Amino acid sequence: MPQAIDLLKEKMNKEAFSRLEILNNKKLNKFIADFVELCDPKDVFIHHGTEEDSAYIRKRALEDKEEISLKTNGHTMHFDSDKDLARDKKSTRYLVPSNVKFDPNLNYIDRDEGLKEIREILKDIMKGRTLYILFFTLGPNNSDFSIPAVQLTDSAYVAHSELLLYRLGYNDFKTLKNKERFFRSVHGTGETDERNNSVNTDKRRVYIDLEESMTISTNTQYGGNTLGLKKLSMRLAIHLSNKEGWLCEHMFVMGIMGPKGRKSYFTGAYPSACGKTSTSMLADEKIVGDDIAYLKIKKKNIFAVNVEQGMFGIIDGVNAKDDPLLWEVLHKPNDIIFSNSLITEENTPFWTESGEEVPERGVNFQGEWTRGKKDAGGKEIPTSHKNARFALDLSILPNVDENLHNPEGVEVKGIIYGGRDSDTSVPVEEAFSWEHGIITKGASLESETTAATLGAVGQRVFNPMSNLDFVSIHIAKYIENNLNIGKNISDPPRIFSVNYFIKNKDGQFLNEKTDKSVWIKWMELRAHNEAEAITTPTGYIPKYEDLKRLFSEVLKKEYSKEDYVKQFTLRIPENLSKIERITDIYKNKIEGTPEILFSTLEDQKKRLIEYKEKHGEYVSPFDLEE
Ligand code: SPV
Ligand code: MN
Repeated sequence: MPQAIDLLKEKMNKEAFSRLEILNNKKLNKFIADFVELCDPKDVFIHHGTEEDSAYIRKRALEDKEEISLKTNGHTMHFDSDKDLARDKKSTRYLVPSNVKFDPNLNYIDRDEGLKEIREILKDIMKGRTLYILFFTLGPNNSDFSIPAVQLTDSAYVAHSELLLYRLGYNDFKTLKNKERFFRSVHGTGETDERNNSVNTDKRRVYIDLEESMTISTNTQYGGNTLGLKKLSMRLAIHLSNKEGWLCEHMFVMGIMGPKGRKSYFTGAYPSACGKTSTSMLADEKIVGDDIAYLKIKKKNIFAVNVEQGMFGIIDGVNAKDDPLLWEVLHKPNDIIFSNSLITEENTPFWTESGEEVPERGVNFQGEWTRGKKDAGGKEIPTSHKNARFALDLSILPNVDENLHNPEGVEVKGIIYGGRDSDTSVPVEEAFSWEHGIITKGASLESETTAATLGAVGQRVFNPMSNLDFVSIHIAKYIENNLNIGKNISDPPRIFSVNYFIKNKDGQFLNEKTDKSVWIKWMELRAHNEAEAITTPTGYIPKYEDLKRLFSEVLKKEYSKEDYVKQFTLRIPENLSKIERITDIYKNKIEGTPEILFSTLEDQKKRLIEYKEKHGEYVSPFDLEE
């Protein structure tokens, strides 16, 4: 085999070659040469960090018809095929060497076999196409949190999306020299139809090679499957963080504004499509990030950075009343990629539950669309898909935080775990301690499935730290790492749970979407010991008077005792069943679960039973007050 550098010289024009040569990194050259040889692109474009290069990628995304230009300057629409509208968990596998004992709960295959298989699929896959090579950094530039990452893709849409979502890192690669600590991602589009969608769904693969810190994805277009730097590298980061002693979490990072201009940074882990983005985008607060955070101990506390610099958010339901800031930026000339919503006859994007009048017709993720059109199964096709999204750079948001790019990160005062839970947990609750929080709120998290992944929706699943889809080490070890990070800190971040989805027996939501802006303020006060609370068997809940005041201040709303009682009633049977389910899972499925998890759940169970005997099965918060 020729030397990597000779092969690259042969395959690239002078300009592209010199952009690579200057980086002077043997491992990088070898990686690129390997995939250039295997995928055989017609030409290679190297983004070397300039706006001119980004403009070229945007132009190619339109020319190649991966994106369609919309009326407002900078807006484009991208469509995925109707079989490729969400993360494909089944096709996403870790490649694990045969001598490594991997967690049987995770989806993995033998590394050699997997590599052989995917290399066969990738063979000549870029024939006649351009390979785009882009350099980024996961986390702020020049930060000890961060990881350089390189993406190879023959999709200008994937490249354009990453340019919005990640910080440019060509210069970071220059300073790497021959160091090998960087992530690598390859995406090969594969055969497409006239709508530019992958046709070989049976050959769809998303493989994560933990050994080589490399991800390979093919025959798919949906961002969650193709953007190597997003959930694919997140899986690599969890593996690396386990070795290096930090955490990679499925978390937003936001600054919550407290009294007298105080700002307290919180992180929040919610499963996909459960209110993570909308919480981080609350109009009175500051956003650092909405999806992925790296957490590290510094100066005796936990600090966090946003791994990304952009947002790949769900657009369904975004409306002027509940999401005023997003609404505004989504309607202004900005570099924004809409995906899988509808293009109206006015050439504007339209999505479900936007509060606007539904158009007569348009073009959407399934093709031509008219009002009332039904799919093959007789079901009405919505204007936009439930997992339709938008991609934008956070810098265009009016509420972006000044510390977004701070290489030191921000000090975390609180951590929130949120799930989609219709019948068990109260809207907001604080844990008794770090361990109690990690175990009963994080590690015990359950949530109903959503359209963010392929498969049935509305099923209650176990999802520790909202991160199960991305955990790439033994689950027990992952829980232990979470327990450990806060263990030796004298005043660790407070841990909370939220549940925006609690319903009454008739299936109606007990809260309005905007109520979360009150819970957030209460948690900020609690983190500074400035609000009282009622002690319950499961944690500390807000007092009625405090919420009444906050509802009036924040939302200018009257908050009734009746609402409070409905929302904060302790549901003992449901809480007991949950403990049983979670204990069962850890006992029977998760080898090596730390003993403290069982004892903490057992203690909580005892407290609940005691309360049941004293107060009955459903206890009003007023009866819990001493
Ligand atoms: C999620 O599904 O959690 C997302 C979008 O944030 S994706 O890129 O699909 O992961
Ligand atoms: Mn996510």
